[in-house]
Amino acid sequence: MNNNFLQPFLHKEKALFLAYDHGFEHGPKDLIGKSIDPEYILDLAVKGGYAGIILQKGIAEKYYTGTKYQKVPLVLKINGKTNISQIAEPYSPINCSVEYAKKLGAKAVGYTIYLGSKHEGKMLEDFGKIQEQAHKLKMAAIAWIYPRGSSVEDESSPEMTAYAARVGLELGADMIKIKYCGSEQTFQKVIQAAGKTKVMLSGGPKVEDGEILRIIESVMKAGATGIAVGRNVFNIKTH
Ligand code: FBP
Repeated sequence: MNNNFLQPFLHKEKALFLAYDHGFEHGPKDLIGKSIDPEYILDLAVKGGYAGIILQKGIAEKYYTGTKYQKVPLVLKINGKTNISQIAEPYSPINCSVEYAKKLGAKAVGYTIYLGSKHEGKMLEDFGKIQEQAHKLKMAAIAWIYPRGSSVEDESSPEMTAYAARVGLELGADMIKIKYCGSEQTFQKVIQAAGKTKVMLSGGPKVEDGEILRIIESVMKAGATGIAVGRNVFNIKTH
């Protein structure tokens, strides 16, 4: 079975997404300057020719659905958590159904799994159901897979990252969003582990422009489908 639900997002088999769910995950402190304004970000996505924009439900309802911004395909993030409690064993609850995501105009749903957390079982179970619902509605299912929790010694080790990628494949994710694990060679192994599941780079905190460009070059050379970066795009350095 090869239903290509990712088609709206792919250009010559590559993809460029703008992630914008940081207000929820980290708070407005992560949205520097103009990036606090969702319309500024949506304009950026249109002007930048982005293949996808990642939003939570509330921003999609108020700023995206039924607007000119709908020309950029939507990935609706259907779970989320704040970072206020800093719990050792993270869990990110669902706040939107796949059906409602479809009504808002999404072409894909996104769901975060914290691999290695004590609540991993619930998140794997949730994603299994979400993937089936999404495919029934002809939408792609994208998993953010972040190794995290007290059993995880090194969240970004090549081994953990490749393990996360493999879980994405075996769970039926059409695409995974995953963090960098240090080099082109190690990222190649991640891509190999993901098999036919497409791999997107998740950016991380703002670094020097040269550094993020080096990382992007390295993952693209390793065979990634693209990047789904937020802070390193819209948090322009002002000093
Ligand atoms: P960035 O490129 O800004 O890191 O965005 C990617 C992302 O996955 C966002 O979608 C999400 O809000 C954030 O990172 C989560 O970061 P973390 O859980 O590592 O704090």
